[in-house]
Amino acid sequence: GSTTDRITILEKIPPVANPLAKDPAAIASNINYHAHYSPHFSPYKFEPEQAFYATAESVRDQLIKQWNDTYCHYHKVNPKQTYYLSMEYLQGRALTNAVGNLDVQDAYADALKQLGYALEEITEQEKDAALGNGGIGRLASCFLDSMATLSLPAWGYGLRYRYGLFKQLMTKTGQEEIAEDWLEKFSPWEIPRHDVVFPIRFFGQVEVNPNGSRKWIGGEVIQAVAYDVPIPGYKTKNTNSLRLWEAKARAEDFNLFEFNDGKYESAALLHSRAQQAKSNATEDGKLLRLEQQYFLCSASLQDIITRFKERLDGKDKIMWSEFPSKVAVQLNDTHPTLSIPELMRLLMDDEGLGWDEAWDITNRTIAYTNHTVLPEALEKWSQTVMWKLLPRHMEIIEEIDKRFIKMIQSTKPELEGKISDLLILDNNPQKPVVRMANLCVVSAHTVNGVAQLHSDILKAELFSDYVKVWRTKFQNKTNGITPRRWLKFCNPELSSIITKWLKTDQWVNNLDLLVNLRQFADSSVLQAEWESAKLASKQRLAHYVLQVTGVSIDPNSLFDIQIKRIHEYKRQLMNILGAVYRYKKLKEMSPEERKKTTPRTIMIGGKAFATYTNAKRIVKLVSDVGAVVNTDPEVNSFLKVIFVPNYNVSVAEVLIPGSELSQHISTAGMEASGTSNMKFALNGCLIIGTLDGANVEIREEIGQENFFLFGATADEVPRLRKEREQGLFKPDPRFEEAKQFIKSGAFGSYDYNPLLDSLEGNSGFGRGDYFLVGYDFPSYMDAQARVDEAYKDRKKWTKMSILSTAGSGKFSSDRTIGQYAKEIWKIDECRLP
Ligand code: GPQ
Repeated sequence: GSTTDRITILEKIPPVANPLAKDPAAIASNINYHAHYSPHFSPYKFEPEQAFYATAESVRDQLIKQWNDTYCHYHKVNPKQTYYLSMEYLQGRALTNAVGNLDVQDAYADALKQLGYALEEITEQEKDAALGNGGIGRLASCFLDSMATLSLPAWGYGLRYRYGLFKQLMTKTGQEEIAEDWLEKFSPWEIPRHDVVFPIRFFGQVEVNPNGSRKWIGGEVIQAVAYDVPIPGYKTKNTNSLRLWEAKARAEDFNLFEFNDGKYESAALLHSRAQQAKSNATEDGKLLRLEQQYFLCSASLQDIITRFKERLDGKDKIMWSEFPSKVAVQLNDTHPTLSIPELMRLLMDDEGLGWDEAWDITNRTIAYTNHTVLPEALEKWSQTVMWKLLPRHMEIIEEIDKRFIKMIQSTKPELEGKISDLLILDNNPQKPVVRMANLCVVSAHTVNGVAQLHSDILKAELFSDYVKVWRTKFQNKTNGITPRRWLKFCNPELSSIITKWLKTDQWVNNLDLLVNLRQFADSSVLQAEWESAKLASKQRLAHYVLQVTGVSIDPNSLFDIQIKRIHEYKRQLMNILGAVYRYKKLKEMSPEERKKTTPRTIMIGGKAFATYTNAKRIVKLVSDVGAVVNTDPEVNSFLKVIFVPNYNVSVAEVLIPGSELSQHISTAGMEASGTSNMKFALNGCLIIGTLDGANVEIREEIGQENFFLFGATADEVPRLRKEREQGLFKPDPRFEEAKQFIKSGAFGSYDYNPLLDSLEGNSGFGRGDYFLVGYDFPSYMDAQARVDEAYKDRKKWTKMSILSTAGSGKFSSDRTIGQYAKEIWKIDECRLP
């Protein structure tokens, strides 16, 4: 309807500020109330955008009640509580998730209908909250959902970046980065807490008191202000918090002269994800990121200590030794490592504890998760920068290191020769650095990897010598994904079929129940329903692709998808080389031969880090290949190649349900886990992949006959790299042909030589095919040929698809979080009555 129609509708519905409306008419009144009295926009407009904000505020009213009740309940029961510290969260949209978890989806859909809208139209209005880059941030968001769903007293802490992850714009030259102003209009999901404020100090110096105690003084002080995002659980009233810290200057610290000199930092501190800034490579960019990390750690720990003191149960003496039985802190990778010296500092310098007691508490409180073995991703901070920014913390880190060597020398003399690798401080005179992973391993009570293979590699390689010191410190916690967002809400068609055949919807929070689908995998009735659900999702996806690229794709072709950050180790380049080879062969075929092939639509999506040249070249190559293939009338009914722009959480929610094959093809040993592999398998998509990360466990769970495996194994990789370097590698003719075809200019005049040279052995360019694309290419192409054959037998394919879903139960983040709670955090559920 038009604006006037909608205003007429609004006039007939009384605006009512009833935050606990349950029936559609009452909800419509409540939405109308927000349309009238929310200060954010004129009530004389009720366009989809205003309808979204009014609806979101109405839902938020419902959340706030539960969120307050949850806080009071935890406060009263005073259980041990977990604090998950992460520099990244990829929350995506919140509206569908909130109404789904509150179980008011139908009521809201009805209410909006009364107001002249479809719920789906309204949910589409929301911008993604993208406070992160990729897998690690989305994992943190899935974990929050599971912590609430399991009714665990567990909070997230993060940063309220002013701008989210950049928007990817595709132009003639490839990817362009546009600032994402996610707070432009305001976020209806955050509750500003001007009553929760902590001072954060930077720079300054250490003062020694007459009694020998030390104090950090001077420098600059910025205020951390809390913004709380309520996190509802599914089928529980528990509504936890994601507390995001905002940076603000206090009026008395606000020096106008310095502001004009550009010295004033707080406004810029949280300007954006530091990683995406072009300045990341510069000293200033690096310093900013370190400041952000410290800001998160210090604000969160001050908050945690304040809460510990508030919950003393009337005891007048603080029993610090009880701190670790009330508080568990989980570090999401090394990004919040500064929590370790910060907790030591707060306990010693502010609370007056001695070293031994503070160290014991810190160690029993903090646990560390490692998410990568890539050497370039292991954080190392310049000691010079750290001494300037955080002088007291550097003293503490030196002392931790000294005591650690002493301990090794007295208890593990056989490790004497390894000490220089085990130390936290790398005192290389050229560039002395602090090795953050080492600081975490030495200080935390538990260290875990994120998939079995990854955890095994950590123990056998990266941390092997530490294993000799602390045998029981190392664990595995295989990643997981939330089945609410990644099946129930994003794929309602498939979800209702599952519920129908399992005769229960309990699978939504007990995903192991999916295994009961196995007995029906051969049923032609289930298969027909399964195929029609898949087709509906494929049509929705085709519609989306047409909208964002202008290219129409055939829902009857095989939908083949690879979506993730663009990185050489993830080998999108192998995927596109395969597509190029397929295109060339199709061109060479007769029309009759072509008709015998399996039509495919290859979709690739992902953002390249702004300064990662080869990643950007890969993006450009994919879109150039697409431009030629998709407009070639001879072949474009058998092959399309799509670069899906601006990949993010809500794009994934459209792509994954519509997928039939997905590619998880990293060089073995390099992808710590991967989590989209789990989302695809859960949605009945078959995987072509290497034995890497969580692929190994997915293949075990769904059955090797339902997984298209290829490629070298992790233990073969070092030898293969050596052979490649020594010129012992004989390339497959298909690999040479594909590269040659690109070099011939078939896809335009852009200079792909620097990219293609990175695939050569010792050509003097690139890195000698470090990622072994050349070695794995033939077995990859063979696996792709098996895919084409398998797709021709639809019954068999659909059975494999059902078995993928049936075998995905293990990959619920409820399982992962249950294991963290029991085996690392030692916390129990604290369910609201
Ligand atoms: N991962 Cl260290 C990130 O997304 N960012 C990072 O900074 C680091 C790791 C990913 C990792 O590459 C994936 O294999 C994992 O599945 C994911 O973390 C979650 O564990």
